[in-house]
Amino acid sequence: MSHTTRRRRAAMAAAATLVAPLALAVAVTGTATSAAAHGSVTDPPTRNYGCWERWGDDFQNPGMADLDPQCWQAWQAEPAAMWNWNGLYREQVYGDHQGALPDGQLCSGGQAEGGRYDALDDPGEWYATGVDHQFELTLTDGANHGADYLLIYVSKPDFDPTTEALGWDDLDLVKETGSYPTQSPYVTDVDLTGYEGRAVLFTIWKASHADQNYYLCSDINIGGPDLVPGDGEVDPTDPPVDPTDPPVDPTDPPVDPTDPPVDPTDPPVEPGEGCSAEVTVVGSWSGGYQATVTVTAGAAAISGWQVDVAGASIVQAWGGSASGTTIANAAWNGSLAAGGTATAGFIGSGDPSGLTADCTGV
Ligand SMILES: [Cu+2]
Repeated sequence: MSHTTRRRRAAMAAAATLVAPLALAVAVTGTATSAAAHGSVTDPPTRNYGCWERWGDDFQNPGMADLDPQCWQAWQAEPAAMWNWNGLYREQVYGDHQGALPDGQLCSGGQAEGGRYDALDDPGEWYATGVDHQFELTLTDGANHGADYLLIYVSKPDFDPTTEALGWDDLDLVKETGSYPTQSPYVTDVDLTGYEGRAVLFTIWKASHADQNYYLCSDINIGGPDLVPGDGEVDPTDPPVDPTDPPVDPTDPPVDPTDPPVDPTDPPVEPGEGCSAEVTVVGSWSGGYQATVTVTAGAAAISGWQVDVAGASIVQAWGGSASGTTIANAAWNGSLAAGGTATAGFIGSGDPSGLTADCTGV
């Protein structure tokens, strides 16, 4: 990756530090609200939950391509697979999991939800969480559906997740649990004695409220440490990626050296013009959608902004912190020159029609 980009990120980080004291009061009120719907195996993390956990607040960091290439390809294919990490399920399966999921499509739930999770089937060097031979699996369910059962499989010793997509023949069933009451998390012990090294842990969660079945792939390293993609191959001269760095904003206008100098006879900029905002739905699915909020400063610079998206039920936000229907700037994108823009995004639940955005500058 380009060193120019890294330097630019460093410069932006420094700039963000300068505006931080003002913006911090807004930022610490909380990042994205936690997801309310459905769930996933959070320990050892599933492919998409792990990507969201490692990169969700730094998703525009181009370093992801080097440091976590499988997450990178998944982000490129469909960002909502990560933002909506808790929605990988199928309905009307009638207990026939093998009939519902063709070989090679187990990690996407048989290309569930219109293919939103297809990138999770991709073989490759997924980040693998180190586990002992005996460990506890945790499934976190924001909706408290309960469970009729969990079925837990591990891939056979001759299966290589870096080159093969998972099929039913690749799996050994190692655990079938009883039911769980409607109180998350659902935790069970797993015994993988006799297995060693990189493997896929495949969990089926049969939710209790409906014929709703979750198919969840977690990459693990049995009896070893976390397997970090490109282990030992990352250029040692690369600066480490700071997960607290602000993401690069691709909408930043480049500086145009041919810009005319400001005419001193121009009328002074009107103070207090505030900002305007637009909300654009970039994708939707049954029960939810992803939207982008674009903020444009008015005739004066602003040092922070807050957008009320009337009608939105915000599940997760990025590029800003959400509270109720309001998204406030993040620490790094609050300060805008006159006419400058910033973007934030969010996942909403329900129907996106009729959303409006109203901006207040600070
Ligand atoms: Cu649900």
